[in-house]
Amino acid sequence: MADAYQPKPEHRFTFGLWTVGNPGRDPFGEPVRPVLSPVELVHLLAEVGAYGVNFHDNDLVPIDAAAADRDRIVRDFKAALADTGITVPMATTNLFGDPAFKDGAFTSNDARVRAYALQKTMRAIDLGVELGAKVYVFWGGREGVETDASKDPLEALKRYRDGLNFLTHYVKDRKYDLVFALEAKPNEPRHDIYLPTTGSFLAFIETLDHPEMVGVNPEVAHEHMSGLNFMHAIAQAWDAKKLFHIDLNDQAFGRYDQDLRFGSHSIKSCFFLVKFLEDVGYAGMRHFDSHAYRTEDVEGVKDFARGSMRSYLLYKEKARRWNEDKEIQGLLKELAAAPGDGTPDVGRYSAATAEKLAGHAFDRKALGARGLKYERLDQLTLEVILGVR
Ligand code: GCO
Ligand code: MN
Ligand code: MN
Repeated sequence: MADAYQPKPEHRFTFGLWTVGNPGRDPFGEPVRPVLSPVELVHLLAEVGAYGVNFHDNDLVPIDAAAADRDRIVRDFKAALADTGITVPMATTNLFGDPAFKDGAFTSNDARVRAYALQKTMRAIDLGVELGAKVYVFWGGREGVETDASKDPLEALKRYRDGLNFLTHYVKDRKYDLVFALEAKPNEPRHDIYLPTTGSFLAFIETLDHPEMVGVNPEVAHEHMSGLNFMHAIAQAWDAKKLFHIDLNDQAFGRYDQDLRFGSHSIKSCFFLVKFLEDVGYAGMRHFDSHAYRTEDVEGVKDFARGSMRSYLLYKEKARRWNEDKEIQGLLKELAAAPGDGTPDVGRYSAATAEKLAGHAFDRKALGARGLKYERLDQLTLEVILGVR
């Protein structure tokens, strides 16, 4: 498949150890694939052409590993990275798997659990930095409730804020070159997870001690689970200069958390997402947070990984065509054209502009009667995506 859609390091495609390493366990069935070691997964990622690998502390070092085991595991992992050229751009903490976190980590009602979550994250940050991570992701999978009788949401927000503040101070004290990226999800595994959307986190970040070192890590599936337009969330994060990382996958609205291969389901949305990222020049990682269907063996996992990257590049090529399509650009130009009928040009406020505007007579009926040609525009878009333009 030597064509224009081959992944290259400059595309910044990354996968988590937990994504290509997902053995296919689900709530109804046992694993269907062998559990590959971190070293094997690094080699698999190199084989398919990825740029980087990300991990939770316990994807690499089991939660109950002895110190000597930890050192051996990290040494072997580093050797695999050096052998393959695979990088570690991002790291994160597993604050959801262990029973200790069944009622949350930073927002737990138990002060001992909150303190343990901080200690675990400090150690995981040290490990991530040791391996080269520049972005640290926080996904609060258990930071929520089944019943609002159990927790005061204001207290939970305060605890969440205190926890993140503690850790930004820790990073600064250690002089690490690291930023935080907060990842929202509305539910699953909790009935309700606090700060359920990217927009919620964007507002929350401004209440932290060091907002400048905290951004977001939006995920396609998570905004779709909320019934939202993912690209709009990304645009808001970009506008706020907070798009520090992105989790790419796919998800049908109204379903359980599917983690589908990127671009495989919501074709039009994924097209506009990639077009947005490429048009604005997003320079961060394109991280695929998803996994292969449960029907697949290890070869199928490679098909899944290759397909994720290839689809991104296909959408990127379609975006280029869309941007260069004369008819599409002509329609957009027409829409943006200045009216040329004496309508005052309202940019920034000035008393003079306001006065001019106050006195202008608008032809309201004509404004409402104008056809906007969005049907044509959308059809042309679809034809670009479907490959007939
Ligand atoms: C999920 C989340 C996780 C996080 C990961 C990194 O739905 O389970 O997307 O995969 O992204 O824990 O923090
Ligand atoms: Mn997810
Ligand atoms: Mn994710």
